[in-house]
Amino acid sequence: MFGIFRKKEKIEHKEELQQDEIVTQKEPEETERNSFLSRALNKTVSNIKSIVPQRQEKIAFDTIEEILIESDMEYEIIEKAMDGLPELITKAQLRHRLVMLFEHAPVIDNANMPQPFVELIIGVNGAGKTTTIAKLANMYKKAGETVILGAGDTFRAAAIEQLSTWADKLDVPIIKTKHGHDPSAVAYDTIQSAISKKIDHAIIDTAGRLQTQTNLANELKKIVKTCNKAYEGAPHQKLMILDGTQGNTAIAQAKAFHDMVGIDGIIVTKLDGTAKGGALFSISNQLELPIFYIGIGEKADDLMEFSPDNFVDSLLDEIYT
Ligand SMILES: Nc1nc2c(ncn2[C@@H]2O[C@H](COP(=O)(O)OP(=O)(O)OP(=O)(O)O)[C@@H](O)[C@H]2O)c(=O)[nH]1
Ligand SMILES: [Mg+2]
Repeated sequence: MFGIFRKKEKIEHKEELQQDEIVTQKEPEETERNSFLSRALNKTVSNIKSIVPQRQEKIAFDTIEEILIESDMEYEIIEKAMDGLPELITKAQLRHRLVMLFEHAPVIDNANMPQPFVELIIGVNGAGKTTTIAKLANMYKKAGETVILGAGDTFRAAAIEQLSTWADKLDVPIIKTKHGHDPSAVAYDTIQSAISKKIDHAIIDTAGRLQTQTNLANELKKIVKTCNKAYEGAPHQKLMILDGTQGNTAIAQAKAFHDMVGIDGIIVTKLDGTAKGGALFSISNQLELPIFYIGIGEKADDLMEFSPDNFVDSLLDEIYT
């Protein structure tokens, strides 16, 4: 099972229906998921509730605008999302517009995924790359799949140690080398090992910073090329890890990495520690990339598949009746 792939949702034709405010019944499991998500988004939610303390049926245009600004959604995107909405806005109207901002989900056939499935984890220092690798490994293991890790951040000795500690804790194999050695060689060996042991997932860490940006770009390009040499088509996914506490400023970082190697999808970390949850709208919309997962804590289980519907509901349920 490859949980990261979701079918692009058909949202284009829903507007008329939703404007008539058809009330959809939520499954109990979904309700539970939403309340878990709103607890994780606690800081963003309480920020929003400070503007609308009582749930309402309709909320004024200006108030909604203020809420979205406060949650760190970019003004340009707010304007785009709210264009043409009436003076008093219903939940259905706003929900539809906000969900539309995440329309970049990929369509992938789950039945024919390559094995091993190779993921390359990219992002600036401290974004949460290593922790997210542990979370992904944990999730795959729990789904009954096998995982191998590659300690491709050879720039810092501590980075190799940190990933090794996680590998021990999660009881998954790891390929590592000495500090300062070639990260491409680590990527190659990780994939080779995954192939020979028939492992389902190979997840490869990378450095977030080198002496210069050019070095970093060259190194990442070389790793990508080497993955393809080890196994044609790899890496199957280049995942960008973004620190959610950075809000919109993370977009510029992501663009730089996207220009270097081309990113397939995003994981936003540390959403538990920020009131800037609204930045997810701008991140996905500006980069035109899907958000696959969100990180909501430091533990191995603190990773959630990202669903635009659930995310928007978790925010709007707090202010609308
Ligand atoms: N609260 C919270 N903390 C997180 C989350 N993800 C990562 N962290 C913390 O953020 C810090 C940095 O995480 P790392 O995984 O080491 O980040 P990195 O990108 O690998 O950093 P470098 O290897 O230094 O480039 C650690 O203290 C993590 O525990 C999250 O979702 N929530
Ligand atoms: Mg790291």
